[in-house]
Amino acid sequence: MAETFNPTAVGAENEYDASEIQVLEGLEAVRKRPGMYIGSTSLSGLHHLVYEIVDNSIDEALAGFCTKITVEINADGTITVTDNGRGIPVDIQTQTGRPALEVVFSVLHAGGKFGGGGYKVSGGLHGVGASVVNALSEWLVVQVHKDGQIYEMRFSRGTITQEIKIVGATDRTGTTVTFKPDPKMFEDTTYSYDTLHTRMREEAFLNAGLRIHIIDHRPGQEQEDEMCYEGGIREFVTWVNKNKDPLHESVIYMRGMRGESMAEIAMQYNESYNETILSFANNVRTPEGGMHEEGFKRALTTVLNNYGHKIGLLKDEDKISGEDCREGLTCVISVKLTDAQFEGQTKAKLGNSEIRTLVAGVVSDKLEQFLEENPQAGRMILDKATMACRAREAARKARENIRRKTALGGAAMPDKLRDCNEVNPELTELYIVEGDSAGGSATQGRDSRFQAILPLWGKMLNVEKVREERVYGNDKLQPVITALGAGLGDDFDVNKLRYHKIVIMADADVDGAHIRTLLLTFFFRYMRPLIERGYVYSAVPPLFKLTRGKTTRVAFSDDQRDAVSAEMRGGNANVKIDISRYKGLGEMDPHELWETTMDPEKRTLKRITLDDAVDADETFTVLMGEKVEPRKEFIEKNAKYAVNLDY
Ligand code: TSJ
Repeated sequence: MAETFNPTAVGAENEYDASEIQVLEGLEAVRKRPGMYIGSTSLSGLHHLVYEIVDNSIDEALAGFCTKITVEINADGTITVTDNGRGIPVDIQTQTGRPALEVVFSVLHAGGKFGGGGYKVSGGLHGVGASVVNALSEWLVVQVHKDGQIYEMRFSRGTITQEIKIVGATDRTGTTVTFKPDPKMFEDTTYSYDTLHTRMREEAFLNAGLRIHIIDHRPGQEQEDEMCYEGGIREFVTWVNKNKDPLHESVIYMRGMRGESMAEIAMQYNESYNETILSFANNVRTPEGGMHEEGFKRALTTVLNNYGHKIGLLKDEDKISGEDCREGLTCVISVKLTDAQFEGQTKAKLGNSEIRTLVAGVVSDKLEQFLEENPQAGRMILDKATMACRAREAARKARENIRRKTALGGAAMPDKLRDCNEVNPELTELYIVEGDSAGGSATQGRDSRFQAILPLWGKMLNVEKVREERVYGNDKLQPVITALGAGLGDDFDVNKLRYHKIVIMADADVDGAHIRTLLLTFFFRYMRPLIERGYVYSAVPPLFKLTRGKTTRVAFSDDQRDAVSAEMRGGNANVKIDISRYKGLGEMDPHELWETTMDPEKRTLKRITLDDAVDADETFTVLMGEKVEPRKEFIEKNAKYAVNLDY
C-alpha cells in the first residue's frame, strides 16, 4: 500500500508560511506577464513550455545520469516528458524547509540550483525552469521514480492541489512530467508534432548518444520517431547536407577546451553556393551568431589563405575573403560554457568574448592539421574558394554596371512598375503579380495611394541553380530588385527598402505555387532580412464565385463554398446558386480583385515566416536544387503543400 509522505514533519512551519507567500507572488507574476518568461503566448511560447521541461532532462543527461528522454503528445493534446535520470530530489531542503521537488515547481529560477557539475542549459534564451511551465498550466502532474518509490505531486495554475505523496513502488529511476497548457494563457494550445520534432532532433544532434523518442498519440495523426546520433554534430552536418553533393567525403570535426568552456565544430563543403552556419551556446540556437561564429570565421579565413599560399594556389598578394571561404559550407558550431551572455534584441547572439579566442584557437590547430593530412580535400576546398573569389569579382562588376546605369537615369524604376503616391515605406505595399492580365486588373483595382503593382511574366530564374553574378542583371529579377530599392546579397540594406509589405499574388494552382516558391527562394537566399522581419506575404485569392440573382459572394475553400452556398439558399432548397471556380487571377475584373484580395479591410494575407532556417534551407534545396529523387520524395510526402506551398 502506498503511504503518505508528510513533508511538514521536518522543517520549520513559520518559515514555510512566509516563503509560500513569496512563491505565489512569483508565479502570479508569470501569469500576469507570461511573455516576459516564455517570449510570447503564441505558438512559439506554447512550444517553449516543452523545451523548458526537456531542458531539465538534458541537464541530467549532461551530468551523465540520463540516457533517454521521451516526449509525448497525448491523445487529449497534453504533453508528457519522461526521462531515466536520477529523479528530482524529494528530500527536504534546509533553506526552505520544503521538499526539493516542490521548490522546483514553485520557485522562479529554481531549476538547476542544486546539484553541482555539468553545464546548465538554463540561462539560455528564456531558461527559467519548471515553475514557469507550472504557472502556465491548467494542471501539472510530476512523478519521480527514486529509491524504490514513486512520488507524486499535482498542481493547478501553479498552486499545489496534491502535496507530495508516495503512490507506488518502482524498480527504476527517473522523472515524468505531464501538463496541460492553460487555455486562458495561450491563444492556441494545439501542439505541432513537426515543430517539437525539429527541436528534439536538434537536441539529439547536439547531445551525442542521447536517445530522444517523440510520439504523437492524437487520434488520426499518430506518428513517432526515435533519434539517437552517436556522431553528434558530425551527423548533424551530414544530415543538413543530405540532399546536396559533398565536395569532400568526410565531415571535418574539431573540438577543444579551455578552463570551463568547451567548443565543438563540424563542417563539410558541398557543391552549392550557400553558406549554412548553425551555431549554438549551451544547446540554445544563436541565430544572430556572436563570438563563437566570429572566432570560427576569422580562423577559417586565415587557415585557408595560409594553406592556399603554402600549396602555391595563391600568389604573393592574393587574398580570399571570408565570405569566399564559406561558399558551399555547412557548419555546426556548438559551445558549452558557464555564464553564457545572450545579447542583441532577441537575445540570439553570444556575447562572451573569451569564446572567440577558444573557437579560433581550435579551428587554427585542427583545420590546418586536417588540410595537411587530407591534401585532396584541401585542394577541392581551396579551388572552390578561389572560384568563389573570381565569381564575386565578376558579380561586383555586374553590380557596378547596374549602379552606374541607375545613377545616370536618376531613379530609374522598372517600366512595368505601377508605383504608388505614398513614399513612406511603412505605409506602402508592393504587389508582385503573376501575368500581364492580372497585373492590369490589379493596377486598375488597387488603391494607388499606397499600393504599387509589379507584374512579372515568363520564366523566372531559379536562383538555387546559379551563382550570384547571374542573379544581378537577370531580366526577371532585376525589376524586383530595383523596385524594392534595397540592393541584394551582402549589399542588402533593409533601411533603403521602398515597401514594408511585399505581397506575392499568384494563382492558386501549381504554376502559381511554382512562381511563389521561386520568388521566396530568391528572397530567402538574397534578401533574407525581408523574411526575417515578416515583410513578405502571400495574397489569398478566392477559389469560388457564388451567384444568386444579383448577389455575388466568394469562397476560399471547399468547406466555405458549401457553407456560403447553404447560407445564400437560406433554407430554401429550390433556389439556384450558380457556383463557378476561378481559373486564375487574370479572369477577375479589377473590382472583384480589389474586393476579395487587395482591400486591406477584407483581404487575407498569409505572412511568410521563417520558423526554422534549417527546415527552410532544406525545403528550398530540395524543391529548387539539382537532385530529382529527394524532390519527388518531398512532394509525395508533402502532397498537400504541392498546390498551396506554405512555409
Ligand atoms: F524540472 C522539471 F520538473 F521540469 C523536470 C526535471 C522535468 C523532467 C521531465 C525531468 C527533470 C529532471 C531533473 N530529470 N532529472 C533531474 N535531476 C535532478 O533534478 C537531480 C537529481 C539528483 C541530483 C543529486 O544531486 O543527487 C541532482 C539533481 C539536479
